[in-house]
Amino acid sequence: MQNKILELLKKKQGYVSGEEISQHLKISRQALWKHIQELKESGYDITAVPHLGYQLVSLPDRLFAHEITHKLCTRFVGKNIHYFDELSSTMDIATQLGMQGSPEGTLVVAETQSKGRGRLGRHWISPKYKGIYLSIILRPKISPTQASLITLLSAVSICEAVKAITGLEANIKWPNDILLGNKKLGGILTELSAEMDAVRFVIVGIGLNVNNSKGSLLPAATSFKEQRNEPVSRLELLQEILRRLEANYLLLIEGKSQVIVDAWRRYATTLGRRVKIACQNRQLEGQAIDIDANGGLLVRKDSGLIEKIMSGDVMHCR
Ligand code: BT5
Repeated sequence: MQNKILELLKKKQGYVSGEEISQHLKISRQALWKHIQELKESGYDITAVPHLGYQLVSLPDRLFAHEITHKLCTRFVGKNIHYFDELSSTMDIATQLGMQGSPEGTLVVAETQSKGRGRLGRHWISPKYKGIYLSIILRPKISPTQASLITLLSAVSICEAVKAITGLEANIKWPNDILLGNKKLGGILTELSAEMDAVRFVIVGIGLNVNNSKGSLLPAATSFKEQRNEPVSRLELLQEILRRLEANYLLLIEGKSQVIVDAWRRYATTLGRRVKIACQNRQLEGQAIDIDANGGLLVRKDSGLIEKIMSGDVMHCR
């Protein structure tokens, strides 16, 4: 009911009389008043003026499911949303939902995570109401060797959304870092549930620093707030990421992964640079020359030999 009341208030923009809302939704004036009080308690700024009615002044800075779906206009990404004020990790819940058969595009979003994680079990710092922490279930018909393409298309989608919403140029550091300048704005974690040669489902986890103040960030990290000195709407950014992610994912499943790889190259800061890579208990140094069709990084070592790396931690040397 509260969502319906919000829909009406959003549609009208000015004042809507209590009588009109009550009649439209077939509820008593008293019930309406109670719902309005509850909305106010959730952070909606709603003014009530005798003889005029109710007006929605501003939304709370929350990633409520009904706010995400409002004007989202996607086909499947974000159609089914699980919202949490606090959670251990969106990855854990999304994996459980994936195993229980939740549909493709299911979104798990949290305002904070106590056990947010990066690759190899590293911690992801997730301060409350400051960032975006989400996981999406995808069910692509690809082989496990192509799973890196999901990380690639997610990175491209984030850069596109950042540009559209903030005008800023984010970059990608292979394989999963989103940078603003030389600092880490966000990261992507892609986890697979796979059989021998088929993917059952993929969970894409995205963590982005949005309105974190400068002092609260790791030295190598940044946020939009730090860069622009003003807050960015987490909701609008999240919605745009979902739209772009769906569009790029559709390219992948239509067999047009080349378009994604080309877009990735445009945002990549790793290519053409000298890199040091820590991968599987060894170090490797050389020139990052390209990525291959499955998202592997091609590195030309000083010996001239070209190696393909599928995962690792990259340090840009110069
Ligand atoms: C990543 O791992 O960059 C992937 C992070 C994915 C986080 C999302 S949040 C929603 C979803 N649910 C989860 O539980 N996880 C995903 P990696 O490349 O391993 O980088 C991890 C490293 O980034 C850490 O060891 C820190 O050095 C650094 N780090 C941690 N929190 C950070 C933050 N908020 N901003 C920038 N850097 C951070």
